[in-house]
Order: sequence, then structure tokens, then C-alpha cells
Amino acid sequence: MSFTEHRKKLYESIPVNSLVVSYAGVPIHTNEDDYYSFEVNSQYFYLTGLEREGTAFLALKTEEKTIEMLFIEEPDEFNERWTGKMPTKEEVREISGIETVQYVDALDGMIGRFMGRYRVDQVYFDLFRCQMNDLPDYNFVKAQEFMKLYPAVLLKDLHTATAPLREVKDAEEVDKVRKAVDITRQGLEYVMKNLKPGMMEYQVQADFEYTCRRLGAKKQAFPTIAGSGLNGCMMHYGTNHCEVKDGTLILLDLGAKIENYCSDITRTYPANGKFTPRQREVYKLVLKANRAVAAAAKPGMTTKDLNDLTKDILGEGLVEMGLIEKKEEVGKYYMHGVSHPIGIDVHDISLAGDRLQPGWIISDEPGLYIDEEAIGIRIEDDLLITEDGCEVLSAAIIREPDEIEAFMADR
Ligand SMILES: [Mn+2]
Repeated sequence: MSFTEHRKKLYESIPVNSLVVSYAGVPIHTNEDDYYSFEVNSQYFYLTGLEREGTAFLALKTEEKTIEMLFIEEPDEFNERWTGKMPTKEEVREISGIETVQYVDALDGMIGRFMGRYRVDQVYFDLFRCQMNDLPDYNFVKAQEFMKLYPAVLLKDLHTATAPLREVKDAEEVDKVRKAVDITRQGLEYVMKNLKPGMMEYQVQADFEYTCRRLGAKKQAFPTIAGSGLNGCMMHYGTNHCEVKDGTLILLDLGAKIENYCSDITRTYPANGKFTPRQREVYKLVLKANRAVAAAAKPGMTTKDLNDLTKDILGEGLVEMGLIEKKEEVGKYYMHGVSHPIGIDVHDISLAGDRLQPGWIISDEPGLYIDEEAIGIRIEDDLLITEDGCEVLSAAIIREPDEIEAFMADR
């Protein structure tokens, strides 16, 4: 089973006398009695396969053995009456492959017992921080509580420890991303069938997300970006509140999520089904970079290598079009990176500078953003790195301008 394998890889990679403490997390309060929809901690999910709030995972690696345990809330009638069935010990045992399951009230006592009975040199908590000013998340708070009680133990980062493991996807993980990509393909086809000038961007978003749900994707991989005209020039535009005007392009950066694995695809379509000659010219240049990255990506490269290649191609093309004088000025119209890992997180875990290996899944997403012409174009595919190159997981999502026009004409 996949999650058992994930834990095995972790146990092999950490030293003896290590304690691992990982929490699913708790929902974040909004106002009154409302909470944001719960998102499970990714390290916890990777190690257990569980998405349930309030649960925790504990592992101790000693010289002789590794002990692993799961802690869940005790199902009770009152909570189940209001919010539905809670997972049972048997159910979480089945999903995670962890035999020993206890109720969460026993967790602190168990940590104390481990600390008293065994030699623990280091303890792993997820200490990842996205922005310096972010509020500390649940695992971070728990790490601080632990360190107050056991200051002599070396604190290590579970995020950093799992990164090399999560970077390389196993067959089951690849299969989940494949399914997510295929649902995204069908969602985009439904969008192309229905897209017309006068729609609101959020209606295009709704067409896509409706298809995802209908086909079994409970969640989106990230908030759908549906930016028409100038809005397509804003990298992470997400308000989607404008009308899609005739003669404009709409940039759609979106993805279904399947069993907590993401797809991340961008396509750019003409609202009325036909590219103008200028839109087609710019589109062709972005497509050239997109194809070149897919042709070049292979083990040993870094995402920076792929981005350098992208900047070369886009820069040369922009010089030919007369938009810039030297290709080094490419940053005026292309201001992001071409590639990031994809997995449980849409911008998935990786350590800076790590080189591509077979099993990595990365994006291939060049773009050009010409504000003065209200042309924003990005074409994004998902690549699985293989032994000697890559497989385009999203190969079946059409991207040639002729194919798109033909598809949109035939409806
Ligand atoms: Mn992306």
C-alpha cells in the first residue's frame, strides 16, 4: 500500500532515536460559528492517507524497531448528529495501514511515555513557513509546546525530511495525477463547447468546476483563474468577475484534484472561437516555448535550466516581433518561472536546486503578457519525468490554435 511505502521511505531516511510527531491540523475560524474548509497538512496526508481534522501520527525509530501509532477523535453521538459520521479505528487502520490506533486524548501521555522510556535525540515536526509574517500553523505551535517541555532534544523539520521523498512520485501517485489531468481535459472541452462573448468569467469557471464535480473530483487543485483580456495578464487573477468581451482571449489556469493529488493546466482560448492574426502570432510563440520545454525536460536538469531555455525562446521571438530590442529584456512580458513540481500541493514540495529525477511531475508553463494589447497567454502542461526525457501527461488536452478553432467551430 502506498502510504505504508511512504512511511517506510521516511523511516529509512531518518536517524535512529528519532521521534516523528505529525498533526492533521484543525479548521481555522472565520467569524461567529463558521470555519474555513479544512485542509489537511500535506506531510501528514503523505504519511497516513488521512484527511480528517484533529487526528495525529506518532512514530519512534529505535535501534531495534520502529513503533508507529495513529490518534483519532473518539466518535460521539452528539458530533455525529450535527456534522456526520466520524471515522472509526477500523476505517483509519484500513486507509493508513497503521495497526495501532488510539483516541487522541491519549496522545500527550504517549509522547511522554516515549520520552521517558526511550532515547530520543531528535524530534521531527512540520516547521514549514511560507511567509515570515504568516500566523504559525498547528504543527508549528505544537513543536514550540514540545520544545518548552523537552529543550534538550534536537528539533528537526519534517517538511525538509519528506521533501526528497515527495519529489519522486510512485506509480499510485502518478495514476492519481493522471486521473486529475483527464478530468481537467474534459472540463476544458466542456468550456470550449460553451464559451461565448458576453459570458461572465465566473460562469466559465462554473462550467469547468461543474464538470470536475460531475466526473468525481471533490475539489479543485487551487482557485480557478479565468481572466479575459487584460485580466489574463495578471498572473494569479482570481476574482473572475468581468464580462468576457468579443475579440478577447480568456486565460484559464485550473485543475481538478483527485484523492488529494493535483493537476495544473493552463489553456488560452479566443472568446468567439477564432484567434485574431496578432493573438495567433503571440500564441504561436508561447506554444513554441511550451513544446521546447517538453522536448528538453529530463533527469539531471533543474527547473532553472528549463526557465533559461524558455527565456531564450520567448526573448528571441519578442525581438523578431519588435516588442523588445534585446532578448535580455524578455522580463518585460514574461515575469514568472516556467516550471514547478506538482503533487499533493499544486506548487509541490521541493528543495531549492534539486535536480529532476524520474518520477518528478512538473509544470511546463511559458506565458506572455502584453498589457498594451490586452493579450495574456499562458499554455501549461504537466510533465512526468522519465528515465530519458518526459511524458506529457496532458498531451490529450488540445493546444494547437487550429485544433482549438476547429473544436470550437464544431458545436
Ligand atoms: Mn502552474
